[in-house]
Amino acid sequence: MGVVNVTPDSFSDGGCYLDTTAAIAHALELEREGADLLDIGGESTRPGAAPVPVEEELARVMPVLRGLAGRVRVPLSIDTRKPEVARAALEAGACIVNDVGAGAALPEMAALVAARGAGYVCMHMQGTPETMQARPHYEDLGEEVADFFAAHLERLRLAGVAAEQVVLDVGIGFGKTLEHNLLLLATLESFRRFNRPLVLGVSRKSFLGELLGVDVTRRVPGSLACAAWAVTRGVEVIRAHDVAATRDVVRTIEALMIRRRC
Ligand code: HH2
Repeated sequence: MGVVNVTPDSFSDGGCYLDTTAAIAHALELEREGADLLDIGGESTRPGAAPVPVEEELARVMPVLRGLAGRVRVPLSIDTRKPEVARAALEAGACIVNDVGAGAALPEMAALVAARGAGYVCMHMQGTPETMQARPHYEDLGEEVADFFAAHLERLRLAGVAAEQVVLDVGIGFGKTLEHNLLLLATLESFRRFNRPLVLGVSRKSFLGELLGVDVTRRVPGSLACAAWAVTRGVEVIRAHDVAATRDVVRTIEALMIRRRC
């Protein structure tokens, strides 16, 4: 899943693709590099990010989605917390809602996803982007994330969303300390119990900076290490900024895993 951030303030590439032409060119380049789907977002959800008004978010992502629809072979997903943005994006040709609001707007999001037969990324977050890193706390991290998935899968089912439409994401960095992130990565396999594909977003994230003592420009090796690890744990979708490198890592690990099973 290649990341296209149409934002001025994303933590790793803010301002690089705010211009529609630059964002479309970047998306096309990520497809050439081997992305199997493209995730278009118009609001940063980095810790402490201020919410973006719906009109502004629409103004950022819609020209990009319209420019890409029919021009790319891969599916488009919309990275948003807002049902209004998800609706407009689906109408413009996106087919997956990457709900980075962690279900805060679930009734509307679920109704929309059910009506359109769209895909839905069910991502865990504790708190909101404004507050999530203030003091993340869990009694039992693994069980609390699993309970979140179970509850949301049930709410989605009741709203008419088939299980096959849903993929799960533990939400690395969304209301988690370094230790929480590492524990979730170490136990990714436990979330296979829901029989749904898993998505993982670790790319260039700050926990790697904390772990390795490096700034955002030096987080690719750590991101690739996590991607390789995640593939061995059965994660199907890796959300990445550095698509060419991630693709090479994923393909190599897959080639080895297939032979190990023979
Ligand atoms: N992480 C980010 C945004 N969207 N979606 C899913 N499903 N999983 C993630 O881990 C995830 C996500 C944050 O990364 P990025 O888009 O690069 O930064 P920003 O929120 O600052 O735009």
